[in-house]
Amino acid sequence: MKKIKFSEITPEKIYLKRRDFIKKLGLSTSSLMVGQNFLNGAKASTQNLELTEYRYISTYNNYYEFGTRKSDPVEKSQNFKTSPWSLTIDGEVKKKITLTVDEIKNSFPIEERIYRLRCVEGWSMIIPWMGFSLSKLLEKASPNSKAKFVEFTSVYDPEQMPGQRYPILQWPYKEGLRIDEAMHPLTTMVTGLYGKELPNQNGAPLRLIVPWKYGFKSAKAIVNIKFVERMPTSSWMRASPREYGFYSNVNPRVDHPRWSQASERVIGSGILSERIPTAIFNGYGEEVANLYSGMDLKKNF
Ligand SMILES: Nc1nc2c(c(=O)[nH]1)N[C@H]1C(S)=C(S)[C@@H](COP(=O)(O)O)O[C@H]1N2
Ligand SMILES: [Mo]
Repeated sequence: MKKIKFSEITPEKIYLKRRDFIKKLGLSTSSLMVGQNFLNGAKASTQNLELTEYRYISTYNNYYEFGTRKSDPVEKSQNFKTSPWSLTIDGEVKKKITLTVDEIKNSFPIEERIYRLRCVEGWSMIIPWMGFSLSKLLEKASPNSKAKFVEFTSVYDPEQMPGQRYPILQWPYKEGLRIDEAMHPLTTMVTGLYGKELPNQNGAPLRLIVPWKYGFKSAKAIVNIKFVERMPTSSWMRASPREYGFYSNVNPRVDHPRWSQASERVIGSGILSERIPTAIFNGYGEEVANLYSGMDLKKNF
């Protein structure tokens, strides 16, 4: 049992002060990040390492269970009940397990991890998430030898989630990873951001972050993780297989059929939001490119 100590987290005010300080010195914020518990993540993207302000992270969201406008999640999720909540890990496992959020939070040290989130729509934010490697949790269920993929299922609750009353996507929201992607240390189970509880609109109480893939791979409000033998069909693949493949690695050389993926708009960077070139694997190539050696990433988009 290890609980996060107050001294281990940095309140937003201090972040913002440090950021102003760094700005004044004309330094890159990467120098401020390396002291934190973060896994090299942001270093690979050398451009624009400034943290996105909390007000943008918590008001400009994609969470179709609450509606398709960017403002819907913050406006419609405030009364969403995130407790009691439990997560079941089952399928091809030796030991099916169900844990409450508190059990999960008390089982693993919660670290700060600063990762860029790149939405397939062409915008990005740099977010100080709080969480731990998903692998730690998956190991508890000990997958058997048939397990090749992992399927994530978000909560289904149309009474509380107005978007689920419409067939925008097939509900509940489902996503998937290959088992080695799921076990990669960068793949993070998120419980908070900016040292605070995770806001409902960002996927409380438990959401995934897969830093090298487009944002939609990172399911919110997860209730089930299933080890499976066959590649799962995600909600986005089902909705539009031509546009959304299983892998969905951030790749500036593979355009979305309706728009280029070569660059991204950095949310919150001035009135016009600066555009920067998008990096392969969202800047995390050093850590993850080896997962795809020998694969044609244009075919396996
Ligand atoms: N359950 C669920 N998870 C989801 C989504 C969603 O609509 N429902 N949207 C995805 C998309 S498209 C993105 S870009 C990110 C946005 O995360 P954020 O709002 O925390 O920035 O969440 C992803 N996870
Ligand atoms: Mo997205």
